[in-house]
Amino acid sequence: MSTTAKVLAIVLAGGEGSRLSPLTQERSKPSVPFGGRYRIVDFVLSNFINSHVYSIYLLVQYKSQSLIEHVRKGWGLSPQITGHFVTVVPPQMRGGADWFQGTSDAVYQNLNLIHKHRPDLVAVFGADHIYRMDLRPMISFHQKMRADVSVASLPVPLTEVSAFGIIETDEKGRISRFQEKPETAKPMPGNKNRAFASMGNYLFNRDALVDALEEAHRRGEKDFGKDVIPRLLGDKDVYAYDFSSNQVPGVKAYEEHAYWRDVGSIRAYWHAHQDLLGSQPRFDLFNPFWPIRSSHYDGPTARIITGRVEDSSIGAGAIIFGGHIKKSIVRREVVIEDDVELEGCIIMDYVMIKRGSRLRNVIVDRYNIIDENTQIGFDRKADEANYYVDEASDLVVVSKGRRHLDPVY
Ligand code: ADQ
Ligand code: ADP
Repeated sequence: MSTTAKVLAIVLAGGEGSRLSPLTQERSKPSVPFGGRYRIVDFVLSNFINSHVYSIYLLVQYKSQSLIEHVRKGWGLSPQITGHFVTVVPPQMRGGADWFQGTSDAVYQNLNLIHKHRPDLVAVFGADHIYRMDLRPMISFHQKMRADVSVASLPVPLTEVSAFGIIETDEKGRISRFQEKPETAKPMPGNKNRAFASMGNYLFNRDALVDALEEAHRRGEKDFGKDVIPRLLGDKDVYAYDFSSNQVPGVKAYEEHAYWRDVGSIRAYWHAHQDLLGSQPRFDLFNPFWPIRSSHYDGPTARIITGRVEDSSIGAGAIIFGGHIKKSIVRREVVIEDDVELEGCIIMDYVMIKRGSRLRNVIVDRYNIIDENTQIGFDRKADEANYYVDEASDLVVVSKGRRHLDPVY
């Protein structure tokens, strides 16, 4: 097989994301806004496009309206070029009365797409992560090892193994053991604090995938991590592709090497936002050599009338009338009135914060109005009575509001 292998991408974008609630109360996890202008799904889609993989199916399920709208607005590829598409695929109950029962079942129910395209390789990737990855070195590795399946992998702290598929390999990288979300795990060779974990991104030879999914269906198995990958180890060549060797162009020396975050919890989501800030961010979104694309926006740039903005990112169309904004991400068309203080906040699109309000370590979801002189993030009891408080991090979340977008200013 040559490096010009035909690759079909299947993005698993149906996840419920219950641990990110209430941000996922009305939308799936891949559709949760991220950074000053993105949705989480934009990272995996940008990685494919930047790696010259242009045939992409996005399998959606839970609360998919928001994601469908976002893809329609931002991800229409050239319709004139055959094979260039990002197509949303909802459950169609092709295999029976049920919608997707799990990740491998989602792909099984869409085997017709694989038969139609006849790719050499199928890249089955999750949609839940913040990272940059060039798929091409993974394809070269897969071909060099003559693998049937390659699993993108990286070291994670031993304290977090219960959130991941944990991998053991031989010295060439062939996987000898795969345990989905074990309670504990042995450290990896050469690092006593970490174990090698699956990123939930898989590259399959087409026939290996088709055979594995048909077998899983016969056995009533539904999930890549729990069922398909562990079962394949016996009779197929399943390799771990070491993500820490993956280099995309334009990454600065000060950035964290091979940055990758599962933003599955409120705490992880907030920390990943802090990683975007500072004069030398851990993850610098400015990289013209590996752009993260998103939906278009026709509005103007942000306007700052007066006040102080420190180490923050301000989205397009925002108006800041005054106050003090520190270590915060403020998204599109946010209106901030005089005397507002924000610290460690994520303010999503179309929010208005009225004068005199103070918010500390708060995530405000879209379409909210924060009334004059509101204080959030200072009094746990009051916050619990009015908003969602995340136990693990003490962060406060103001759930999506119902503000109507009448032009106010
Ligand atoms: P999790 O992320 O916990 O573990 P899962 O919840 O199944 O696995 O989500 C994987 C991806 O599939 C996500 O992008 C999600 O949105 C999507 N998804 C989930 N259910 C779906 C469905 N029914 N239809 C369509 N899409 C669906 C996985 C692996 C672990 C690995 C971690 C890395 O199982 O082995 O370590 O990812 O984060
Ligand atoms: P999400 O917040 O995940 O994008 P939306 O409900 O905003 O979910 O997405 C669906 C569409 O509904 C969007 O195109 C958005 O413009 C529109 N929408 C939702 N709520 C409002 C609102 N309060 N005012 C105006 N438009 C809205």
